[in-house]
Amino acid sequence: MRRAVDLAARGLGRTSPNPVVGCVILDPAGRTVGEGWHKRAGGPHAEIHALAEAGDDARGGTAVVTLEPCNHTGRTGPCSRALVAAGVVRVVYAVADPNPTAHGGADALAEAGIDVEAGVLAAQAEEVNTAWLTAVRRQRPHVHWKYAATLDGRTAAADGTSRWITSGPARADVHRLRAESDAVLVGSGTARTDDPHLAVRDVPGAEQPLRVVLDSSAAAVAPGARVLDDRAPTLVVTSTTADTSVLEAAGADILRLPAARDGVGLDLRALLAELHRRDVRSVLLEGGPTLAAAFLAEGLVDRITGYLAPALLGAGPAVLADAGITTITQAQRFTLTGTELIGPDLRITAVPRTT
Ligand code: AOF
Ligand code: ZN
Repeated sequence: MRRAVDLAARGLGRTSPNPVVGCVILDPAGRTVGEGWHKRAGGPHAEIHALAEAGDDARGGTAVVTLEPCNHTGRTGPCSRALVAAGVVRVVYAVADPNPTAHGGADALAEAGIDVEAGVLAAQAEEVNTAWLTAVRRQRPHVHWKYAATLDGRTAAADGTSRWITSGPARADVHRLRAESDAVLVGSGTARTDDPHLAVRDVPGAEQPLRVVLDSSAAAVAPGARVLDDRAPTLVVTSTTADTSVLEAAGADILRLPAARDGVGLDLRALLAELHRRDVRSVLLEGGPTLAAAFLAEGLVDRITGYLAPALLGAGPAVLADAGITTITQAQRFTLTGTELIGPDLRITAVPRTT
């Protein structure tokens, strides 16, 4: 299963709106005779690639899959049936398929007399597929908040300068995160002060994510902004009343949303619902502090990656703006899932605490 999870990871950033899935076929003696992973939405599922490689050697053997085999005829046929036809006698999978149209493979396999075992290395298989699993379970994209800050949690100096807080390796790592995301999201403050490009650079074979700018007054994105170039598609999200004539003339795709319930900013749940409708399963939230606070206050942050540079500023904007928390018992608590040195910087990953 460890190998199957590694195979699944090869699909990251390329399979959306479908999951990443890996599969290993073992012959009756336990030797690996086939490997496969899902390469792109609409293409063969991981099991089909692995069975094709195994050929007749699958007979009497075991299939190890990171996700419960599907049981539906969608863009391809049911993997449950393909596994039965190949003569596999045992299927081991990690995570149940939450997709109502595809699930049921485990039951179908058991009914065909196959020995089925679930839950093997479930945590690792959840981790590699977390964006898709979250999106299907919650019916909205997975939201991954990324920030870069000094050791004292500041994203810019008092005069607004921020280039570059973290090192080249940390910035390259951000491009990997972008490449694994369906959309990259920034707010109007970041759009105005940083004029970010938000496209993926230097990641071989990467697909460009949709660039999304939240700009309620449609005033932060100038017609010549780098985010409007033709490297990747861009969506400017604004209010129902903003004047977008200049942006439209510059070729921007516009989405209008109602205001948030508290009247400050736009309705983020409506935004995520619309992105989900457009097949966006994962969003990388890249800034700035106000937008991050709005997502956090709504309980809409599913994962955090922070890059901490060994530098101190003592003044300047904090990485997170006021999220409505006034006393320590209201602190939003997270569980650390990783710490790693990336060049001279520290990368910290965390997910919301569940208990
Ligand atoms: C995949 N790849 O390796 C497996 C999947 O869009 P379709 O018709 O190909 O079906 C996609 C569904 O099939 C997907 O949402 C998931 O529930 C199931 N399994 N999908 O794309 C795979 N094993
Ligand atoms: Zn399938």
